Amino acid sequence: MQDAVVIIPTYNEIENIEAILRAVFTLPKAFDVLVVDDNSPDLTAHKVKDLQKEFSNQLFLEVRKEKSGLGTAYIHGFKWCLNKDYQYIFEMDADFSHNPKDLERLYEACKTEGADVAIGSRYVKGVNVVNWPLGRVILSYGASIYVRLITGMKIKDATAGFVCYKRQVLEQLNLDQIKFVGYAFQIEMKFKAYLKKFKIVEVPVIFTDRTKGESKLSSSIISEAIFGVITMKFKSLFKK
Ligand SMILES: Nc1nc2c(ncn2[C@@H]2O[C@H](COP(=O)(O)OP(=O)(O)OP(=O)(O)O)[C@@H](O)[C@H]2O)c(=O)[nH]1
Ligand SMILES: [Mg+2]
Repeated sequence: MQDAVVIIPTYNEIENIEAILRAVFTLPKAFDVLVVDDNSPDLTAHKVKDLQKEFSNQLFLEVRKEKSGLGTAYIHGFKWCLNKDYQYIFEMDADFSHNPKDLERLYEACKTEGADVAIGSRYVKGVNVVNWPLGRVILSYGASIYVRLITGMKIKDATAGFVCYKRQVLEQLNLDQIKFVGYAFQIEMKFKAYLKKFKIVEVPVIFTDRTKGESKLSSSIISEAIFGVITMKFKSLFKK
């Protein structure tokens, strides 16, 4: 078992899953991987099972009954990881939007540079997004400004889904109280870590739009974020 594990949630990622797993397993630093699949109709989980023969002690799989959202997939994954001895627990997409080579920089930020949470951030300096249509860039960048204004967090990329958490952070957040499922889940995790005064560091990364498979972004995910952020801030004011 390694000290670090990467959780990859998947829904219909048959075109990406093998390549992303191989990309992680060929990094100089060894990472374990946990795939949390929601019974993808394209049989992503079958592919993972095949690959488990090759990567038997490094690759783990949890299959849930049906598509239940990214947020709950991560909560499921976090709990699984906390039951083991992992010290560094990562979030990463399956679609190569996050470059697996950046995992090591996030790891170093937590392991040697004192971060409790390291975020692979698109907006540290300008906007480092490749191939996203303008509408998507505006939505995401706009969301990051909106979150900063409402919550007061100094984080530039609050919706980022490329993150390394030190074990203690996940142990101290009440995972059963994390409510949101879409982008808002990412904001909520960072906000709760910020309220607990954990050290959050942004590591600049370049984010590339997926070239294979389909996006799961929906208007309900967007409205959850817009209204959810206000509700979340409001509640935090009364909890002090
Ligand atoms: N287990 C699980 N994984 C999901 C679910 N929704 C999305 N994912 C995975 O979460 C990651 C991010 O989802 P994406 O569809 O790439 O969402 P996005 O990055 O906002 O959208 P695009 O980059 O535009 O495709 C991918 O690995 C998806 O397969 C879900 O309901 N359950
Ligand atoms: Mg994506």
